[in-house]
Amino acid sequence: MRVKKTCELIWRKLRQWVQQRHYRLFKLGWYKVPRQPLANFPNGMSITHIANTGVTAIDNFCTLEEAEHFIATAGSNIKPSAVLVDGGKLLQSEGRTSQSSFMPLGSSDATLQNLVFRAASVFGLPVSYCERMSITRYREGEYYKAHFDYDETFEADRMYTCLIYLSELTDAQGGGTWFARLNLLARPKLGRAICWVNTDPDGRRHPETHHAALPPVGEDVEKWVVQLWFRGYPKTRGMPRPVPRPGIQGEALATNAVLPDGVKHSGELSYDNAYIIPEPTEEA
Ligand SMILES: O=C(O)CCC(=O)C(=O)O
Repeated sequence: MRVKKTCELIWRKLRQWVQQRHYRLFKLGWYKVPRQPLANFPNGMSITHIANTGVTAIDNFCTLEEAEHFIATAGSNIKPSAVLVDGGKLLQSEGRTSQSSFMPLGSSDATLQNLVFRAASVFGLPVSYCERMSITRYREGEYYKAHFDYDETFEADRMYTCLIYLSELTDAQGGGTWFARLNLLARPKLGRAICWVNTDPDGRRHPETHHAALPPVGEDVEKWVVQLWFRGYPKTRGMPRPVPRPGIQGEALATNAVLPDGVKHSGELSYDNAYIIPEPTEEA
């Protein structure tokens, strides 16, 4: 019995070691495709393509334990979130009032590596295309106004976005990710990933990827989210720094210009007109 347990332990450690090595090799761009990409997904994962929108929701993309790990890791290093402005600098903006923490690019955190692997598999990209992971916290009233993740005046930018919610908020607690031009709302649901490509087939910025993080409602309500952005080239292979782009400050949510009639973004949130990404079906 003891021998069996020891063997299992050695096997587990060996697998962990290989996985971590594997990840580093990926980071160096030596390997292109993971040999067993699905091995990194938790049980019960379920994919919903939201028809015609280009947005995909993946439930159970991360586990509760992983979510807790990311929140704890980010917690000690959290700072006011920034936006990219002209000159390539990251600056604070009234358009983004949350707090964020960046994880180091070559992090040896196995939980982090696993999540990056998963997201890379979704897009069919090597993990070396991933930027450093960002983890963001929104407290009551904090938001990120409508913005794009990709801008074609920028040589190579965030072509692919994968958001992973680490907390569960009810409809009344708001905090959704709002694609105004698609009339689509993703409610923060623990473990759910929302993935989309920021370019159209011609490689231009896709106008429908305009999105905002709506403010949570309620004194003790917190929304936590992981952002994983992938570029169109390896991030670690000594690429020239991309040409800086003008700042993406986002449009004022207060104008209501991008929100359909009847949808409010502050006070009592009401999404009567929005398509809310549904729960997966039983057989999914
Ligand atoms: O937190 C969200 O729901 C969206 C975050 C976002 O749009 C971003 O960080 O670019």
